[in-house]
Amino acid sequence: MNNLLMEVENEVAVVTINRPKSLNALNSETLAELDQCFGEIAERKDIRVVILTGSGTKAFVAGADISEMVNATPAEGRKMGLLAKEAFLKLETMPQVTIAAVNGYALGGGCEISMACDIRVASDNAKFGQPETGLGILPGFGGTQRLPRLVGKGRAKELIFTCDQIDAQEAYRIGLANKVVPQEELLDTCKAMAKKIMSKGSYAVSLAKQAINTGMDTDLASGLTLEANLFGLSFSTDDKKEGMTAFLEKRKANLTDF
Ligand code: CO8
Repeated sequence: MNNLLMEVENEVAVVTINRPKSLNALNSETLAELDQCFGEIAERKDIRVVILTGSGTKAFVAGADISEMVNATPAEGRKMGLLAKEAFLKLETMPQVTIAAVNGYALGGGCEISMACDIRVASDNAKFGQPETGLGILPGFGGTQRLPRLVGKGRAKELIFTCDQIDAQEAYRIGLANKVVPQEELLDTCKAMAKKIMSKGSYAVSLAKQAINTGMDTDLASGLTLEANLFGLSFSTDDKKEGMTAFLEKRKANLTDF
């Protein structure tokens, strides 16, 4: 891969978008690589948490690559949007837990890819925003859909219509960032969170992720039915037996299903 780095250690993959000269802007080649990378990770049983970050200390991802978009035709723009749609859906629906380590600017497509992750941890220098309408386009990598789901319709509209950049604390206040930490502690914080999540039943966590993601996109009754079905499925696992037996035997559970 020309634009991505990946390291796997202790069942945690750190995927780094690595185009520091353009503040990790997403061009078509990077989107295609992300699509491939996320598809491959989803099939791997030796990775249980993915941390997504950007190279350097200034930017997570400063958006889609404006130098590529400037002369793009409507058909090319649509193709890029659909490529991102596929890649980001793979990220959003993979069975692994995904954490965006937002280490600086997360603008446009950068904010959008972070929102396709399960959790966003921001460094104290992070800035979030959707500057697209200032460029004469609209968010095209999911911003009009995922931002209102995360922060509510009114706040999402304000951010998208004004192009305001918000800092990490404001992102935390409105629920866009789960946590804010000093930049030098960002990766360690994400790894500690990964470790805590991996100490729970990973298969159960992946079922809960599926229930939340699918349930948020459907009506309450259908979401509750899905939850009941997945709840039933979780009763078929070794982890359910081990988790409950360990509780009753007053010992630490050894949960291994994934
Ligand atoms: N695309 C391409 N290059 C970029 C981008 C970008 N999004 N962002 C920064 N760069 C480049 C700069 O051009 C510059 O390159 P060079 O050194 O060759 O001049 C280098 O990165 C460093 O950037 P700056 O000198 O501008 O650094 P500053 O510290 O002065 O500013 C900012 C940092 C504030 C992040 C500034 O670079 C900026 O505003 N960047 C653009 C942010 C932006 O508008 N992002 C949204 C892009 S649109 C988008 O994401 C749409 C998503 C949906 C697309 C759908 C397609 C179908």
